[in-house]
Amino acid sequence: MSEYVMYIFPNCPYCQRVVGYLAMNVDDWDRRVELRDAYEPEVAAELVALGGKRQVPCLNISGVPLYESDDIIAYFEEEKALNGGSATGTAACPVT
Ligand SMILES: N[C@@H](CCC(=O)N[C@@H](CS)C(=O)NCC(=O)O)C(=O)O
Repeated sequence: MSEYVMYIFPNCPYCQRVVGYLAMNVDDWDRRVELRDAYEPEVAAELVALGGKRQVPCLNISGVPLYESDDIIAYFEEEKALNGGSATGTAACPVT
């Protein structure tokens, strides 16, 4: 099971920016962060149940929603700093 779920729309530029950041900066990001497409009705319902609105990107951190692409990137930047800053930057971005 992944550490995080992140709700996205595949064609959302803010989501693409976050996924691009993860691919370049977070080791094993695709194993750590499960992407869920909020265009799917059951996923949208899950997102609304989590935070009360259908805004993406939204990162689920242990049941607490984190919105805003800048804030999600800042969250992972802080985590990277705390872990010594390693990243391979070799993963491919799956959002096209
Ligand atoms: N300031 C936000 C903007 C996010 C945003 O505008 N997301 C749009 C999709 S691109 C959204 O969730 N719209 C709600 C909807 O379409 O229901 C960010 O940087 O994350």
